[in-house]
Amino acid sequence: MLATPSKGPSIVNVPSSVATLIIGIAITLISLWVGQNNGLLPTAASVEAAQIDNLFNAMMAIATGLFLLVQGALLYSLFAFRKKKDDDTDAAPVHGNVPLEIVWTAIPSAIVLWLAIYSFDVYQSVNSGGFMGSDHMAHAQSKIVNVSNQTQMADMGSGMSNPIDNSLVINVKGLQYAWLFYYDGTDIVSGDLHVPSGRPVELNINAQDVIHAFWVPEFRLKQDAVPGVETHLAFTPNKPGNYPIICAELCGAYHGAMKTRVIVDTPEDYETWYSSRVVATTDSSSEVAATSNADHQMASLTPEPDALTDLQAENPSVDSQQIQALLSSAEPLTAPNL
Ligand SMILES: [Cu+2]
Repeated sequence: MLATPSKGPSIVNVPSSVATLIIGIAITLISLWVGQNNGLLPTAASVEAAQIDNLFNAMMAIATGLFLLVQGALLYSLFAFRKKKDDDTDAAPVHGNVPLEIVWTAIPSAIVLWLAIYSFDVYQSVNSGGFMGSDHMAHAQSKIVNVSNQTQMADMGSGMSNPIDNSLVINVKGLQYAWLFYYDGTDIVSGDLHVPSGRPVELNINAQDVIHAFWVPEFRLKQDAVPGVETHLAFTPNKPGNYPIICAELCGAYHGAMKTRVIVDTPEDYETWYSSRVVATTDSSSEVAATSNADHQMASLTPEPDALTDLQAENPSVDSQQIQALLSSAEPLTAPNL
């Protein structure tokens, strides 16, 4: 009854006709077009973003091709092999097809292998723009030891050597529910991240309470902020503008409100901002710079009741005092943010 064994390509009609060729070319062209024109990613504002986007677009093209192939075959089969009226006979017994199975195993394997190599290459390339790689890992290890041996934040204000010449080092602290940015080697503390366009930036990321995640979609970068462990990000912003910084790790009831901005300035604007902050810091040095302990530092700041309103209104001059007001105010956040 089931005596007919697989006969290979004769059972499944392996594509050879002109129509199949045209469909194949059409699917390929559509896939390539969708890969380049999907419009799913936001503005690219860092040097590293281009490589991530190329990888994403390649995956998008492959996914589109597979989608069209599988769904197209499904739709075609629904109509082409529809049961004829009054046809109650059994379908032909099909037992497999070794060449076909080899092909549909080998092609996805090759695609997955290529994607794995390509994405690892991008990962290494993006991180080597900063200070990852083996040297960085050693650096990170030593920092972890440092952090465990000392008071976590006491170390953050001290001048650290820059792994890259000319890079701007900023120590980032995530806490429920805000980000604070400590400019290395200065007393500047900010609730917004100001960086100059075209200059490499290195972030040393830490968390005060629970795990957060520092995410800037426009930079295509995300990194966990873990209490007691310093993590790192390196990037070179290259497009002036304001971009959101989002906490990407569910960190508590007001996680959804844990947002701030990165402001990519032109080098001139950055110098202006930097100078103004240096002056401001010097003016209030008795209050802010008296201690290197960030917790004491924050406790000494005076809350302002309308700070959250300012934050929500995207006031460009949100600073650490306002952030502190946000943190110390009893009911600063409203439900719509959740
Ligand atoms: Cu968070």
